[in-house]
Amino acid sequence: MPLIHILALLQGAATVSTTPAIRINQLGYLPDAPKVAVFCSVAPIDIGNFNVTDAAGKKVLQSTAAMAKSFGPCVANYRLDFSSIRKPGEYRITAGGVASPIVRIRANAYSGAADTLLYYMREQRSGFNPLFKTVVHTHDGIVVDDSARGGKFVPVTGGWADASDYLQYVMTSTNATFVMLMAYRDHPGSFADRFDSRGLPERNGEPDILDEARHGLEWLARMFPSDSEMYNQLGDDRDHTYWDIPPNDSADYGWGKGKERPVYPCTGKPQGLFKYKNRSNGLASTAGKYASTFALAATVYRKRDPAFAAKLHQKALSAYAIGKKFPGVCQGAPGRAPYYYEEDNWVDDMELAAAELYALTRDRIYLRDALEYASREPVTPWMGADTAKHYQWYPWHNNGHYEIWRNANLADRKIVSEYYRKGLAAVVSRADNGFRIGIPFIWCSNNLMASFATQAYLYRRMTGDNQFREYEQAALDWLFGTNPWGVSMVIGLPHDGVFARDPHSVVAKEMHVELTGALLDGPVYSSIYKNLLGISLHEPDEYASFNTGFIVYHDDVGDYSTNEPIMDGTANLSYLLAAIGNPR
Ligand SMILES: [Ca+2]
Ligand SMILES: [Ca+2]
Repeated sequence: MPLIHILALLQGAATVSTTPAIRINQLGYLPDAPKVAVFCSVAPIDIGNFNVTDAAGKKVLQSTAAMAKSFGPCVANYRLDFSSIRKPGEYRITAGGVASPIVRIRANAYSGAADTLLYYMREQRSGFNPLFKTVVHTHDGIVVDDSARGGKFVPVTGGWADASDYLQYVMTSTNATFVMLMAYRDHPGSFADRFDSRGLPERNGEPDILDEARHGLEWLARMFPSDSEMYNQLGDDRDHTYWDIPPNDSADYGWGKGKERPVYPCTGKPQGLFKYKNRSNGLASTAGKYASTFALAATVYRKRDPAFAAKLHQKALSAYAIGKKFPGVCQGAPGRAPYYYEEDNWVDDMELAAAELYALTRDRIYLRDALEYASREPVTPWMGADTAKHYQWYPWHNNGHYEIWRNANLADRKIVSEYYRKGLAAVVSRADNGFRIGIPFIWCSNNLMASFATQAYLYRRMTGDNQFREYEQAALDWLFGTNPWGVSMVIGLPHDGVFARDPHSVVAKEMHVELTGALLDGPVYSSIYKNLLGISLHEPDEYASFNTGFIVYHDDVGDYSTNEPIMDGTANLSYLLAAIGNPR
């Protein structure tokens, strides 16, 4: 038995218990931020007060534990508010006979955190991959599902594997690239230069976030080579037949093991080569994402690389025109299984595209378009809902409202700020539990959590209104450990914290790589977990005592629903971590 298995079994045996726990944000708290730990007990218990001691063991606060509504496994749920402590240092909280892990209060608690995410992005690279130190997926790819062009080879090596499989989507890769560019534009001071453009550990004079964004842009430019060719997806779920690392990927799409992968264009019609079809009915969801990403990149690279910027500027205009001409969605293409990205909204994507084109060109037609699209979907529809289809409303928050706001007059600024407020209020109306969490626990719940926090942050910056501050912090805290399991949902953040040791990843499993910086999918409704195909735990569940409620999380390689790292979710978190990692 490999060492990793023995360790996991020992950990599992040692930690299953019904002892209450105090859950905290393990990465730490900014001195002026709201600071609330959550006491969780799977059995009823009355705890009264809680105490906070400093590093010397001196009591610095005694206060009343605020009883809250039960949540998931936490039958007894208390909020322990220690916001009054602002002095940087290390503390410990005790309540109900148990102690918290070390609580950190630091002005630089998030410094470098956004850069840490990039370790995972580099590991996910197709084309030259710095982990394997070789070029992976060199034969991409052959056009399928297109009567005019089927069978044609198009050179589209590059980009990122979407998750622990090796499929690649324009839908998620554009959003990942966009958010990284936006994070750099707004918070350049949060990013360092330690790696080169190939992702190798040598500085190259460029911030690493731009090295990563450019890796995405180069691939996206190949996936949209001309006005008549807009590609959307590389590979399909036949990828899942083998459990190989990328350099030895055996996937066989009919051209031999490890050979060409299929490239799906946007056709405006339902797609799927086998039994299952998606509901594609247009091009605008993909065209809008290309346009917004290329337009923002053209702005960012205007001085750094004028030729590259000019090329992307032109592609942004072309993609936007295609989106106007072919409204509707271009969804992920299913293969053998019924799971695919079922994006149903496209006006959000065209809004963001129009907002970026206005920023780039100052042509007021784009601003008018942006506001019109925004009015058609003011609130991202999962906000306030119990459930949604897989990636039905994507991106999970609409950066378009903020991008309009940056360049709009006072009246229009009020309109788009109000759109954000409505979405936040809808989530908050469901958040009357001890964790102050109001998102639906569908697949990839961590992405919803990160997006809720990001939207709340943007709203606060846009308006100065702090009414959602507590909930913004609660979502951030959740991602770094203030959740029923006490697990940071980002691998290796912080490195001395509790995080996934057994993610659903062949690279992690076979190569004993930590996958530092990866954001996991996150907890799901137990009803979803029970109904997924081919899912089972490979080892005893070390979090079994906290998996008794309506949501579950498993640190197990077998759980592809809660413990799989995800590329676009990781990139999506970069904005928020950059923003709070470099407080102004
Ligand atoms: Ca660099
Ligand atoms: Ca959309």
